[in-house]
Amino acid sequence: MNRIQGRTVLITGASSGIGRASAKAFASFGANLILCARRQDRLAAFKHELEREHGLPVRIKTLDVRDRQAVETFVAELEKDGAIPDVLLNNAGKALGLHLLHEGLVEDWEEMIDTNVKGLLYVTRAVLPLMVERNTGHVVNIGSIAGHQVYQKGAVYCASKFGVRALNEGMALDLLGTNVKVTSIDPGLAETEFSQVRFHGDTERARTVYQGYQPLRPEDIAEIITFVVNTPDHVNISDLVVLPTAQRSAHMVHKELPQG
Ligand code: NDP
Ligand code: 8X3
Repeated sequence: MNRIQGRTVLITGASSGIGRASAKAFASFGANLILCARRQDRLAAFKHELEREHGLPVRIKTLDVRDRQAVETFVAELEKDGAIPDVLLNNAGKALGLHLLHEGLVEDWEEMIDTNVKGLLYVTRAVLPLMVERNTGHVVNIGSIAGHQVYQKGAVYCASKFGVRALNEGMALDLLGTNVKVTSIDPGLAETEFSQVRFHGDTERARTVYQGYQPLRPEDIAEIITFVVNTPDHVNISDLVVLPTAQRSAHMVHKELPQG
């Protein structure tokens, strides 16, 4: 059954990886899409691709989720245009660096926390009242296995994703008595631009993260997101940890690397 067709889905971080794959998956269900990210050129090309393939209207917005004023203005525009999201996919996020805490770069910490925690809050604070007012909607937050277990050299990224997990839980509690659903999808290792961003464009180092096993593909997560959103109104999946079969915890990945 398709409960997604005709619904309006707002995705942050739709220019790459999980956000982009989710946009494609929602388009295949016939959703109306609102796609945000900072890279305008990517969004514009993606809009053309989706409209050509699916014949559905796609709205794009160059948006930095860290810019609270821009987020508020954008959501006010959506409300004025009657384009109120039925689904909000809070996906924009990143890790920067892999350092012992006492050697970490404060600029990286600030960008992670500003994006993963504060950016998610700004978007949610702007969109959620519209859902509450209509007594319908679904917020899907992209957390991480890093929001369940801390790994060495990743303390600040992990802290930001523990934060997302707390916000997911808090949101759900605060929406008690409404029909607004809240879900966290918490992936393990997924091959996207995530590690390229983490290692500041070092593609060779990024590639090694995914060698010797089959990581998650962004399409795997997208399929799960649409499954979760497609559940009946009375069903709410609150938190899903999704790992590659070769990964059993934040610390344990079975890799088969060539010898020598
Ligand atoms: P990608 O780097 O491929 O995609 C990240 C997306 O976020 C891009 O579209 C990027 O677009 C956007 N983005 C980054 N900063 C901002 C910002 N300030 N404002 C708006 N958009 C922004 O990585 P993933 O697809 O892997 O990451 C998506 C989410 O999944 C993140 O929250 C990440 O933490 C989480 N995750 C990823 C895992 C993985 O192993 N890949 C595992 C667990 C969770 P642009 O640069 O154009 O703004
Ligand atoms: C991304 C997965 O293991 O690199 O959240 O932190 S991990």
